[in-house]
Amino acid sequence: MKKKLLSVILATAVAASLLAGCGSSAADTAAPAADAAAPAADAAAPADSSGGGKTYALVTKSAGNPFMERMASGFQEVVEAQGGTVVIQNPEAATPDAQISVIQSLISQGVDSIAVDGNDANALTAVLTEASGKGIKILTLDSDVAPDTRTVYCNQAGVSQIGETLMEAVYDLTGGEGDWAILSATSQATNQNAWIDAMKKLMESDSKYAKLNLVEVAYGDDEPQKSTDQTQALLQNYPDLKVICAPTTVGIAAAAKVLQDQKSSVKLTGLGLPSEMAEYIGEDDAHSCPYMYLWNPIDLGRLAGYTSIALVDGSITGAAGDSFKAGDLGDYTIEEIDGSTQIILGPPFKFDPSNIDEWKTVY
Ligand code: RAM
Repeated sequence: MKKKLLSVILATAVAASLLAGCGSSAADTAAPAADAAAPAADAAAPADSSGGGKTYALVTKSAGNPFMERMASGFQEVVEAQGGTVVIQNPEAATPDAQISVIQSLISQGVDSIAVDGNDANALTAVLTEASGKGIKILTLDSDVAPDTRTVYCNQAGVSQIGETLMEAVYDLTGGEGDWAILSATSQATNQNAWIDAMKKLMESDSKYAKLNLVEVAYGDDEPQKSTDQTQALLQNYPDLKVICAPTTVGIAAAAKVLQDQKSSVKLTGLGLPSEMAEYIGEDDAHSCPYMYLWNPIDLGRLAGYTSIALVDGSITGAAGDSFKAGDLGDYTIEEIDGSTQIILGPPFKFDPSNIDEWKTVY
């Protein structure tokens, strides 16, 4: 089975499960497939020269984050397969200041495009406006910046869809009532803040969640040690805590280890990399995370690679209605969502004991 077909099957299965309300039956999980462990490189479009002679930059949130490394590998694979030169910059910390200095150096190098995984919604405005003024195409992926400072946002999944999926998981794992907490990334992260806002809005607007008590949003800054410390503080400060939801792959991995090592009864869900979370996924008391979600970070990087090339060669401008072919990922049309231009990769996948072993070697 080809990777693209597998993706379509997974997307369809998970979309159906989301519509069905995110139950935990086997039918709503990503279907295991014999070739699930095949490297993503087999999905690359045949080499051509559409990206030739140009330089495409990617600025991640920070160094040392395995999610960012997988995203960067997808970006690199696509751009190099099409003859482009890739520059990947991993700032030392997940801060806007660290991104500003690497973007300034990319402007000096005269790159043709910069794909940014924003560490802040507004703090990059001046440097990105300067880059655009020099003719550099700016796009975002994973975490957005102010919409008028970039052409288009490659979003992993719809914000409200992620919010609903995580809220439903919290509801399920708490039994519908009691204390729960969020362990997030940085307090300025545009993507996590959007998902958390979506969850809070659901709790306010749907009486189904009236008995749930969000005690704290803690920030581990996408650093393993700080995320570990924040998890321990949550356990100490809230003795009645039932569930932690960590919408960050770094946070969920740190929290999973703390909870499992301490044999805590607090359950965990959120967004995690199967490769980092496999040992913590299980429904019994010996495991801290019954199930979690994510999308394919390699494909998100690939989508940003194709989008960068289309912006630089002029086949799209980033306007709503523009469409282009993103290799084996398929055809994409830029949409206006929540007042800004976006491309959505697809729905989140659910990972649980039935499929985690199939996926832990993929990403
Ligand atoms: C972390 C980062 C990233 C986010 C994932 C889910 O790796 O914060 O931005 O998309 O988690």
